[in-house]
Order: sequence, then structure tokens, then C-alpha cells
Amino acid sequence: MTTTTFRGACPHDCPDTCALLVTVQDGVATEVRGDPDHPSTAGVLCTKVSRYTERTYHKDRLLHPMKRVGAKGEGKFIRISWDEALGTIAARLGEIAARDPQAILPYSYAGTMGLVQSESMSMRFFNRIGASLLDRTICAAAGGTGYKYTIGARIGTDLEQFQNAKLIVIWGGNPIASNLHLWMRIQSAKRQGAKLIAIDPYRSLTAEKCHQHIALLPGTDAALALGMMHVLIVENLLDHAYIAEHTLGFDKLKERALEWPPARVAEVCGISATEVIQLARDYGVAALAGEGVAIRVNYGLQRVRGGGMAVRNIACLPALVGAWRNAAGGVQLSTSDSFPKNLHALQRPDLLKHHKGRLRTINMSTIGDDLLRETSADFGSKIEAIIVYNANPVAVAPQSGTVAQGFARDDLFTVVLEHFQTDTADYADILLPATTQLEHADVHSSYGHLYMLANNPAIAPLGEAKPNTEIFRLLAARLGFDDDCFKETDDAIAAQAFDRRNERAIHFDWDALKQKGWQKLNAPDAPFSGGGFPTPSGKCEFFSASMLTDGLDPLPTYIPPYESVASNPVLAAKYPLAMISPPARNFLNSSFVNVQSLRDTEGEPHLDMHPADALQRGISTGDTVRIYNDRGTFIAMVRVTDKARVGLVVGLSIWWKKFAPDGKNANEVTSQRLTDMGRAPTFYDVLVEVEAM
Ligand SMILES: Nc1nc2c(c(=O)[nH]1)N[C@H]1C(S)=C(S)[C@@H](COP(=O)(O)OP(=O)(O)OC[C@H]3O[C@@H](n4cnc5c(=O)[nH]c(N)nc54)[C@H](O)[C@@H]3O)O[C@H]1N2
Ligand SMILES: Nc1nc2c(c(=O)[nH]1)N[C@H]1C(S)=C(S)[C@@H](COP(=O)(O)OP(=O)(O)OC[C@H]3O[C@@H](n4cnc5c(=O)[nH]c(N)nc54)[C@H](O)[C@@H]3O)O[C@H]1N2
Ligand SMILES: [Mo]
Repeated sequence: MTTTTFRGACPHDCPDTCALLVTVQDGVATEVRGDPDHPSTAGVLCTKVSRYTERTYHKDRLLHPMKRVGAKGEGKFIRISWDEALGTIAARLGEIAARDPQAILPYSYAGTMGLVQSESMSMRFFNRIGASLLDRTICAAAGGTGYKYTIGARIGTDLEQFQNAKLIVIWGGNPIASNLHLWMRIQSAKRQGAKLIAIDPYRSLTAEKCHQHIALLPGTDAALALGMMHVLIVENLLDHAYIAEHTLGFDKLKERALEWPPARVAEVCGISATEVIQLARDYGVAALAGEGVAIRVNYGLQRVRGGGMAVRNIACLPALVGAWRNAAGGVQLSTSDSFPKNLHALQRPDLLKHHKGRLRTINMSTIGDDLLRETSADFGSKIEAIIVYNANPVAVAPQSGTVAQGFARDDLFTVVLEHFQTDTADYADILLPATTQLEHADVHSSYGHLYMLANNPAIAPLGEAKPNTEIFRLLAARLGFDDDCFKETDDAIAAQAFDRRNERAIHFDWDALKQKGWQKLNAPDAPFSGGGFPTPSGKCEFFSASMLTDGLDPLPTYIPPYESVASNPVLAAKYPLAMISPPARNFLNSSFVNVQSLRDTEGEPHLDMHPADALQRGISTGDTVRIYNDRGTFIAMVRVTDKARVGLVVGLSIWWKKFAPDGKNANEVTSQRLTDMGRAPTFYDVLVEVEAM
């Protein structure tokens, strides 16, 4: 028996991007462990990825190409050869491209975050064909945009510094479930006396373990941040030197913040004025004492109408109190822009040169409506073909009823590259088997730490599965694309992933990375201790001229939700409960829902509801209820609990529709309305009514 260990990287859409050690015995992967030497992973994996072999060798893995024989959505397929599959796809895409390449739409997100399997050959292929571009907004575009207006780029506090903080505010995130390795650092800060505060409408696993939980109404975070500014200013808890040297527009900000006294904020947020005042004092006093005061701002608060502004307001706070001076202070939204990715080499946008003036961009967050649109002057041509990879839109995109209707169009040609027969795969004309992370090579950045990572293939592809790259390479050949970039191997692509002209990645060396597994960027411990913000002014912009140009309020403000009792009383009379559907701990978006041991832990789709709301409706724990609004209906089993604040229901997600008793999930009731900035979805800006069945 031969046993070998391979160095890998977790491919999933999670800030932690763990360094993996994969044990292979006689060609079979037997164990996936966290690398004990990698500082962020520290030998620990989440439950999901420690079961990675269960997912890879799952009895339902797609192992050969198939074509649909039943109706769209029915999920009936028969096996075909790769030759037939590629021939069918090339013929159809070639025919459409000859007339109107913009009628072809690639649809992908972060099923794998590997730069090779997600960003390279597929992008080259669609650039060369001249397909519609995809605006990849479904997760982080609102907050990312708000943060960039303020700070300049998605650069923030290093995960490894959080353990030295004395106050940590976890704002709209649930790291125990969704950012475990940050939570480990936060735990060690707690053991050294740090105070932890969670800001979340729901008493999540994380909120439960913090010293304080501020349970505000969903979508009101921007007001809370304005209230903190008010108190910091009125009580003079300010770092005047930092403000003078490294910020822009303090006087205007002051004027604005003074409009937000704690009593007003308390009313908007549904909390007490004391909570607002105490939060600001804790924050300001500790920062001015030179302690590490860190905010982890996550995604929960972005998925509402004012999500971009909320993140922008929060991003202003550290500069007011000089928190950036301490490496354990500041704010972390994402570390993405710390990585100098060489996107030009990976994606080859120059291949678009054949198609100038004919490009349009489709927003992935409105895919339901867009699949149903006819050709028109403002939209352009009707979508005739969609190629889905690294994504499961029929389960995850908002207003799912409409999305399913779009995918059900008989005149739409749909190709899905997948590991499993997901809800989306059920609508494919041609379904292609893709390799998993254990079977292909890749190179990774991260959005939660500062390491570049290599993923070495550990086992041979299962069945006839092929890497995404190889599938697009073969399609390119069928369509006669003879540009050299279509001949590059995955290894050659990975070697170009980071820009070595940038000092942060000057030491990037693919061969060395494959050996070692991971390598930290050259990044300073405290990115903005001396200012140097990558904004137009070089300062933290309390006043943003770019926002003014883009038609937005240039100062921090509060934008109420589309759907809330206060902002839309007419709708609330019919649908009085706010609904959020954040990630369940044992799922990764909709990935892993089909892994039996993980699904068994989650049980069935639940809805958490406050006792007062349950009583009013005659609902008890264990009841099956119908959750509905004008967009749709789904059913779930109620858990009556004060984890959900009054007026809020929580359905942990994202279930595969086909595993739910009614074949539906929470996205049945979510809407396709977009955020204030970034054109992102508003998954948590939803009113519903709930009734016992
Ligand atoms: N286990 C697991 N880990 C994951 C994922 C997963 O599905 N499962 N998904 C990954 C992905 S793609 C992402 S983007 C991240 C997301 O990671 P997080 O940002 O942690 O995820 P969310 O669940 O969207 O939001 C977290 C918390 O925000 C709260 N929240 C909802 N609305 C509001 C609001 O208006 N204001 C405030 N303050 N809080 C609010 C929710 O109750 C929830 O507890 O996690 C990644 N990691
Ligand atoms: N109601 C509600 N909806 C949400 C959210 C929410 O909190 N609530 N969260 C939103 C967020 S933050 C996000 S990021 C999106 C996530 O949406 P998606 O990015 O679509 O994520 P997944 O559902 O995990 O689907 C990824 C798919 O990619 C496949 N895959 C993985 N690796 C590969 C590969 O190498 N090749 C190919 N071809 N396929 C691969 C997996 O099998 C999986 O089916 O969902 C959003 N939708
Ligand atoms: Mo996400």
C-alpha cells in the first residue's frame, strides 16, 4: 500500500480558504485535514470540509455527460459520450454566435474560488466568443462598493491581529458558522479579556457567545453607525490628529451625524438609546486608550436596500477614533484587494477586441427577469443560451419562482457543468461532469486572510469528469479558436495568477508554492496606521465626491429597507414579519446540502419565530407552516424561540429545493430588487406572513 500526502486548498466560497493536507492511499483519497502549520487554518477544518471525501465519492457524483430526455426541471437524463456532448454544444453555440453572440450568457459564481477553475479558461472562451458579460453581484457587491468609496479598496485588518484586540464588534456576521478561523482568533482575544459585541437581529450561534448582543431591526445598521458617530462627536471621543491628517470631510460629516441623536437611532433600529450610547462609548474610549478596537463587518447587513451605505458608514468609524493606528484595530470587510491578481493574464479581456461596441452586461441577481425578457432596444437580444458552472442559480438566486420559469423556457439552450444533479442541473439540455478540488490543480487568493495557496491534484478524475478548464479548452477547439491561450495547461495558467510587479506578490513563485502549499503576501501589519488610503484623495473619505458623481448622497446617511414595517406600512399590513435566510452552519450556500451526514445535522427546513409572533398566530414548535408574500410560498417547520427578535422570522439556508417537502426554498419569497449601490440582491429585505398549515 502506498500512502501519499498532497497539499491542497479549500475551494469553497468562505473567507477562510484553508490549507489542506489530503491523504491518498493507492489512488483513493482517505482523509482531508487542515494544515497545522498554516497560521490561519491552524490544523482545524469545519465539519463540512472535513467530510470532503464523502462529498467527492458521493454515490450521486456526475460521472459522465448526459442529455435531457424529460421536461425541463424534471431531471430525466440519459448518458451520452463526450464527443456527442461537445459536438452538440459547439454546434448550438456556434450557430448563435454567428448571428448574435450577445444572446449567449455565461453564469458562474463561486462554487470553486480557484483562480484557474473559475476565472481563466472559461472567461477566455466567452471573451473570444463575444458573449454577454456577467455582473457578479450576488454576494458582496453592495458592501464592497460602499467600502471602496470610503477606504478605497477591500483592504482591512489582518485576521491574525484580531487576537490582540480588546474590543471586537461582530457586525452582521456569524463567524462560528461562516468564518470559523476568525472566530478562533476572536476566542483567543476573549480569553485575554477582550469584550465581544454582536450586532445582529438574530441571536446567532455567534451572538450567543458574545458578551453583548444588540438585536436591531434588519436593514437599520446605517442608522446605528450614524448614532455612534453622533455620540463620538458630542462626547468628543475623537482622534483629532488622525482626523486632520487622514480623513476628508469631517465638518460635513459632523453636521450630518448631529441629525442622528441616540433617541432617533433607537427608534429606527428598534433598540434602546442606552445601547447606542454605550456602544459608542465602549468603542471610542478603548480606541483612544490605544487598545485594539476591531470591527468585523460581514455580509448579513448588506443584503438590504441600503446595504452599501450601511457598510460605508461603518467603514468611517475607525478613522474617527484613530483605531487604524493599532494593528489589532480598524475594520475588516474583505481582504480581496490585498491580492494583486493578474486578471488580464487569467481572463484575457483583449480577446473581446473582435466584438467592440456590441457588449452588454447581465446582472446575475436579476437572472429570473432577464431570462424572461424579449429582445428590446434597452435590453438587447433575448438570451438564447446559458452556460452555468460553479453556481446553482435555481436554488440561490432571488425570487426563485421567476428564476425557475426562466430556466424552464423551451427555447433556451442550457448547459450545466456540475458535480451533482442540482436544482439547476434539472433544467439542463446538456449536463457535464466536473472534477472536484481533489481532482484538479488550482491557485487561490482569499477574502479573509493574506495567503496565496496552491492546490495540487491528489487523485485522478472520477469517471469521465473533467476540470472546467479542460471542458472550455475542448469547446474552444471545436469552435476553431486557435489563439495560443487556449492551449495553456492549468499549471501554466496558475503560474500567472499573481502580478509579480506588485511588491505584495513579488515573491510569488508557482513551483515553490506547490511545494509549500501557502505563502503570505508582503503586507503591512497595520494597513492604514499612517493613512495612505487608496481613495482619490488618499484619505478616508467621510465626504465622497465619487458618490456624488454616481448620483448618491456623498455623506453617510440612512436608506430604509424596501420592505419593513416602518418604511412600507401598506405592505406590512398584509405581510407584517421581516424574514432573513442566512447560511446554515452545515451547508455552504447550497453546496453540501446533498451530503447525507450534513443534511441529517440540519434536519429539515426550519423557521425560527419569536414566541409573541407564534402565539398571535396559534403556532407552536414542530408545526408545519406556510411562509408567503406576493412573490411566492414555501413551507418549513417552526421552532418557537426568542433567538429571533419580535417581528422577525429566520429560515437558515440555502436548501436544495428538491430536498424540501414542497420542492421550494426561502428564495421563493425573496425579491429581485437591488441595493443602493453595487446592483446587489436584497435577500434579507423581505416581508412575509406565516400561517399554520
Ligand atoms: N457554514 C457556512 N459558511 C459560509 C457560508 C455558508 O453558506 N455556510 N457562506 C459563505 C458566503 S458565500 C458568505 S457571503 C459568507 C456570509 O457570511 P456572514 O456574513 O456571516 O453571513 P450572513 O449569514 O449573510 O450574515 C450573518 C449574520 O447577519 C445577520 N443579519 C441578517 N440581516 C442583518 C441586518 O440587517 N443587520 C445585521 N447587523 N445583521 C443581519 C444574520 O442574522 C446572520 O446571523 O459566509 C461564507 N461562509
Ligand atoms: N436566500 C438566500 N439566498 C442566498 C444567500 C442567502 O444568504 N440567502 N446567499 C447568497 C450568497 S452570499 C451567495 S455567494 C450565493 C451562492 O451561490 P452559488 O455560488 O451558486 O453557490 P452554491 O449554491 O454553493 O453553488 C455552487 C455550485 O458550484 C458547484 N461547483 C463547485 N466546484 C465546482 C467546479 O470546480 N466546477 C463546476 N462546474 N462546479 C463546481 C457546486 O457543486 C455547487 O452546486 O447565494 C446567494 N443566495
Ligand atoms: Mo456569498
